[in-house]
Amino acid sequence: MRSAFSCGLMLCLLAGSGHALDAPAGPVILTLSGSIGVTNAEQGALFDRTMLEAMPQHTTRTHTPWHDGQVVFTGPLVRDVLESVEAKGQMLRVTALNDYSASIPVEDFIEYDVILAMTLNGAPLRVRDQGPLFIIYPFDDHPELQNEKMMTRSVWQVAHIDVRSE
Ligand SMILES: Nc1nc2c(c(=O)[nH]1)N[C@H]1C(S)=C(S)[C@@H](COP(=O)(O)O)O[C@H]1N2
Ligand SMILES: [Mo]
Repeated sequence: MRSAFSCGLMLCLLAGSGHALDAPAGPVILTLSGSIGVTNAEQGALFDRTMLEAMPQHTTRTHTPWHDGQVVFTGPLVRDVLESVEAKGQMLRVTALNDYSASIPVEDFIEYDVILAMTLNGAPLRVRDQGPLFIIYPFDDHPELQNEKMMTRSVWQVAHIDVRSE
């Protein structure tokens, strides 16, 4: 009885103090740093492909300036990724493999179902297809997103997200 109770209490404390994040087993494709409450390495929270695939996958059907016709993307919602590391800031600095970077208000990810796309028309996004991770806004569902400002926030080849207070 006593050990069952203390085990229950420990689970409770773990739940209260945050999610645990396993260390990545495969190649790291995403690093989160900055204002986050959950880490699995000195650099911050590291994710391999399998870890991102284990999160609920969202489907976005949309046109984009970079593809012909309507295309289908899947991947985790950015807000779920942020929640999984207990992100606390207001702004993200998103950096790509080519060192392009953009500042994006966290509000975007609360207001819209923005995904970190991992597949395009059912196939994994390769680096040559602007993968492995591409920030995709639901442009077709929200005409107000179809502007240059949101295009600059549509970072492809995402590698690193730094969570900041501003
Ligand atoms: N990784 C990466 N993402 C990026 C960019 C970039 O250079 N590298 N350019 C951004 C900008 S400024 C715009 S307007 C859009 C469209 O870029 P394009 O006109 O080169 O297609 O993609 C955004 N995402
Ligand atoms: Mo741009």
